[in-house]
Amino acid sequence: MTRTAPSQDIDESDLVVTHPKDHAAGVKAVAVSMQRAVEQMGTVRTAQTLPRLNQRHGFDCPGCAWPETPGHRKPAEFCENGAKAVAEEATLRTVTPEFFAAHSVAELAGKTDFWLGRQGRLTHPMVLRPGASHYTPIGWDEAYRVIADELRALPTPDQAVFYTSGRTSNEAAFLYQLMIRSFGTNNMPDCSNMCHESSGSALSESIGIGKGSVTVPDLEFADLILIAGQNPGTNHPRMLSTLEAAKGNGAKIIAINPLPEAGLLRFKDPQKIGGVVGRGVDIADEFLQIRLGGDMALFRGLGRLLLEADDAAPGTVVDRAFVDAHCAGFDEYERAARAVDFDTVLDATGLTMTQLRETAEALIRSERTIACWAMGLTQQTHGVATIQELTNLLLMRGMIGKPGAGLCPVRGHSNVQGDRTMGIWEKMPDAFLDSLDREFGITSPRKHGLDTVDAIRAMRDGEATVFVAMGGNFLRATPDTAATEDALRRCRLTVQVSTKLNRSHVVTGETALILPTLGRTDKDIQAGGKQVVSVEDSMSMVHLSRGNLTPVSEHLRSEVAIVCDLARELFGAGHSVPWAALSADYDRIRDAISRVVPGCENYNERVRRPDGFQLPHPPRDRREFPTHTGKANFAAGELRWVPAPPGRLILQTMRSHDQYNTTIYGLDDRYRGVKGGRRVIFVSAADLVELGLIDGARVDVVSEWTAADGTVEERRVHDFRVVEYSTPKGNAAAYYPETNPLIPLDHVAAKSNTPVSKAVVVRLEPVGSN
Ligand SMILES: Nc1nc2c(c(=O)[nH]1)N[C@H]1C(S)=C(S)[C@@H](COP(=O)(O)OP(=O)(O)OC[C@H]3O[C@@H](n4cnc5c(=O)[nH]c(N)nc54)[C@H](O)[C@@H]3O)O[C@H]1N2
Ligand SMILES: Nc1nc2c(c(=O)[nH]1)N[C@H]1C(S)=C(S)[C@@H](COP(=O)(O)OP(=O)(O)OC[C@H]3O[C@@H](n4cnc5c(=O)[nH]c(N)nc54)[C@H](O)[C@@H]3O)O[C@H]1N2
Ligand SMILES: [Mo]
Repeated sequence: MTRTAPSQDIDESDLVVTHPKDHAAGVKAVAVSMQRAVEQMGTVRTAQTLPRLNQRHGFDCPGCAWPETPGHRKPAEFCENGAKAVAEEATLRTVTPEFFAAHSVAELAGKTDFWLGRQGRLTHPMVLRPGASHYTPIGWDEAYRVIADELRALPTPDQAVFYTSGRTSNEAAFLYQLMIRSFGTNNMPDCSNMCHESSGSALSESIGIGKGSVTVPDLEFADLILIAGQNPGTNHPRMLSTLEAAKGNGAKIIAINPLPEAGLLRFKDPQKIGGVVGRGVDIADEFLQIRLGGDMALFRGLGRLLLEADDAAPGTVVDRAFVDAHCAGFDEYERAARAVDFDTVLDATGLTMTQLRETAEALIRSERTIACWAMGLTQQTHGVATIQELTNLLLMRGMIGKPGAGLCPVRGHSNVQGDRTMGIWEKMPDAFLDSLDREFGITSPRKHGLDTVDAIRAMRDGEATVFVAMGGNFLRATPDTAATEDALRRCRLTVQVSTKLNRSHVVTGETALILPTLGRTDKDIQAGGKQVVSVEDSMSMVHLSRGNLTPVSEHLRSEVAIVCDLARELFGAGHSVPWAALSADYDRIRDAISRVVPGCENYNERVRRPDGFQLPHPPRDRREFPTHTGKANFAAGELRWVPAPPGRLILQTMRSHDQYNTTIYGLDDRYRGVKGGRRVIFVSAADLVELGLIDGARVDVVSEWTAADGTVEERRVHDFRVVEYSTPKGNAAAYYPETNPLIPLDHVAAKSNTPVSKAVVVRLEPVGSN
């Protein structure tokens, strides 16, 4: 059975703005989950999927990377946005060769991401030949030949770029990086470069491993939880249940955010009777409405207050035993923190001295502190330094490597952390490459490859000409949309392994291929029978995921099969990697993983345990810090923040409640009260007065960027509706990806090279003013 997609696209004149909500979830969330599920999948598939979501014998949610609660799983271990993610993937709507015959690429390029995604699952491999106006069907074997021919024709393997999004399973990711390294390049940009790269860079330097150090039971046991730069009500809704449990055990929660996000304020658990009829639970005890980019100053100011409190009662605040035994660089940090000027901190953060003192008090009283964060900290110029400054606070208090305490970067894509563990990284350490080479008899290149921003530069400059994407929507996820469009158009070949149609299929190289693939919910049958895959969540738990739906088309291939078939075409028979055997039986891939990837020993057995297994984490497990000093390193980077120039605003680009990254599920950002459209910009009442604008005004948003050579570049998006909203003066917010054209390619975080999506200098020009 197939379903036809609604044909209308977004009509921004339908936009309605109402009051924002002060709570997340509740019965409305259940109603929306069911409605979206049934609309896309029908009742049968809805019944086949939702009850199996995140269950031990089910499949891992293709939404976020929040872990399941070990042991006691609830009958419904999913949230509204998880249900939407499943509906989006398991939809019965299809994009067939007839669809491509009826719509030219030029026509599709005029549609929004919303319209494209709604058309349904891709059913056939398709090719866009040089100069052609339409995609036409192509056989799988011919598609592999086209790719292999182009790759082999390159003067050097480094002229190819292989992107990965974070839904790819461990098995597919492991083989994909093996194929790429066998081919001879480390050009492996991934979505993580735009996401938690700053966390990885910061934590690797500070504690010796780029992953978080806590588990769900730790969160439930903590007595203080900081949530900085994260909107869990929308992006990690199941986290709210964990936070509610923590509160039940007496935890205090402090939210640090420019916006009063609904999920941070109050949560009504739809699975509890009190959550349906009652007023719900207040999640945050304190809400620090911080200025964009002010977090480093906040954390350093708190550091000074902690040190002063320790002066007053020596040995009660700073955990000297921990610092002496396990840390390096404390003296330098202490000097920097003591030197910080509180006027600067208040100016950078927009907070009051009372708020600072109360937060410091909470930290001092706490015996078990956890710090959680997401994109609000990572996508800043000084994101790495900010996360290190937060880490300093926890180190000073000895809050790592003990129950109920630690660092919690909350990951995005459901397997983004696993993909990295499996080797998807442009600068994997030599030890990993050595063991990969030993296992497979290949010689991996040691030269580091291109990350996302550098890959765009290379394609723009003609230095890379073949682009292959394992999932994702590179064109829309990346900054500087016009620059990325140019970059992709200059390629000889662009290849997208995808489940759904998106804009990366319609802005292409000279030749373009769409290779349709199975998703997490689909049954995966190979020569060796039915296969399962595995993933790693945000807390380093590795477990199985078993899809059970009949794929919407018999032409879909698994990501594993696509990689292996392409590799066989590329390397020919007799290659030292047994590609055919690996794709026939994924246990063989896991056996190889167990020999190559540290911590994955005995993978097949351990991943089949009820909750899977946890990867090692030396700081968490043994207070061991595998850094270059052998200790946890305090950092004392130069203090940075983001003042708004006169007459300008600092813009953050973020997610609505009705999207998954570039996939727009619907047009209802319910918690923020925006419905029917997406081209809005949230501005404070104080700025509206100062700028002479009113709620409802129409403006062009223009970003201003001073390039390296001193010229001021402008980028513009047209006709946005101004929404008066609670955000600090000088700050604004708008949705991604509509505002990605505003973000300069060179506007990146120090060290992590992550695009700065949360601090873009803009001015607002009333429409028709010039
Ligand atoms: N439903 C749904 N779930 C998702 C996703 C999705 O799109 N939809 N995306 C997934 C992915 S890949 C990721 S990475 C995560 C993203 O999860 P989030 O990081 O929660 O996503 P954003 O919408 O970017 O929200 C950033 C939050 O940080 C705040 N913020 C912005 N700048 C600053 C700052 O300078 N300081 C502070 N303290 N706060 C700031 C914003 O107000 C906002 O609340 O979610 C994952 N889960
Ligand atoms: N301005 C701005 N830009 C941002 C961000 C921001 O906050 N602001 N956030 C950044 C972040 S955190 C991230 S993670 C990136 C996200 O970047 P990406 O991961 O590249 O983008 P997605 O929108 O998640 O990708 C959606 C596409 O993935 C494909 N897909 C879905 N499931 C599967 C699957 O199982 N297999 C395969 N092969 N394909 C699949 C579908 O075709 C779908 O169209 O965007 C970044 N860009
Ligand atoms: Mo992300």
